[in-house]
Amino acid sequence: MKKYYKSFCLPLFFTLSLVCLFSKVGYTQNIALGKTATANSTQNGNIASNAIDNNTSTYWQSGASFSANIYVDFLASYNFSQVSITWDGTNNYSQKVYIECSNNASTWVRVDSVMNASFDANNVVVPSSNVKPTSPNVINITNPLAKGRYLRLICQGRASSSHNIAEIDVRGTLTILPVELSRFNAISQNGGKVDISWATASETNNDYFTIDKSSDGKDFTRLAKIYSLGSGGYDYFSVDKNPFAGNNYYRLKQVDKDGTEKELGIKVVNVMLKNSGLSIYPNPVKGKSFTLNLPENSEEIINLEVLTLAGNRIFKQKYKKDSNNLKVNLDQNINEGIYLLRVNNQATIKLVVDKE
Ligand SMILES: [Ca+2]
Repeated sequence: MKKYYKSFCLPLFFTLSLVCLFSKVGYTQNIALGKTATANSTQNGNIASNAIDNNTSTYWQSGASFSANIYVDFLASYNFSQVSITWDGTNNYSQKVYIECSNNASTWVRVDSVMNASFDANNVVVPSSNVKPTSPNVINITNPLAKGRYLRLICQGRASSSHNIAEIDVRGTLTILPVELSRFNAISQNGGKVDISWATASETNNDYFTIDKSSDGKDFTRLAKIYSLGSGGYDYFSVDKNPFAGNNYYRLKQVDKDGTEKELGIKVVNVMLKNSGLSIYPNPVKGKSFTLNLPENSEEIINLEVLTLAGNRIFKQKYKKDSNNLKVNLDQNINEGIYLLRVNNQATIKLVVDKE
């Protein structure tokens, strides 16, 4: 009895372990199961979801049309590697099938196709005679553009009858990037401010974006935090009202809902500020006092402001100019760090406050 137990249970245990192991690997599963299917037409109550219900006796039946389409919403962005189509009926298969991908179910990219009685790059054939393929048409997709939240089949070649698909089996893996950017720009506008804009093609589990700025590309300070607008296809905008004279580095990051962050890119903008005759001595400032060298033609009344890199004012003082060298004493409660010194609401220069 004991011997029987061992010889029966051990192989069973290993088989079950193997099943569990493979079920965890994305590409061994049909990722269409449990998702939503939408078709541009149906007939006789044979709805689109019948094509992804893991049951070959139910099927999606399109209206009689040369061209019909069905798409699956995978709810997240995937890299697609294979599509298998099981047809229903003896002759209700399509003679041409195009495979397309999309991030928004509006703009589609064609990534593969199978043609009537011809072999595609994967040696898959759709028969031309009235014989249903005896096994699923397996289409291996190698096109790197085969990714997105949606996958669509455009079925053609049945002018006076329906397209009947019993099952669509899709293999693929989640795209690693939680955010796909379609654009990221930082542009200096007249007068010194820098417009920062980006757009997403898709977002998965994204919580918010951050923009950090730096004058050297090494030490960054937070400029803005902007929450995700949804699952993708959005335009985002931020502005740096107080860029440094010279190079400004803007780093865009994305933070997942679970706190994982990913850098999406850095843009460098060179800004030519007005009234560039300003300078500070010493810079970095040791302690809280420094001398501001003013240009010859500066105004008689000097309004001085110290701003954080995010643009919040932490110090304001008005001075009457008696020479081109203005002695400035900052508040004692200003911490060490990098700030912006704005003069008469126009020119801005970098102010580094260091230990005494
Ligand atoms: Ca089915």
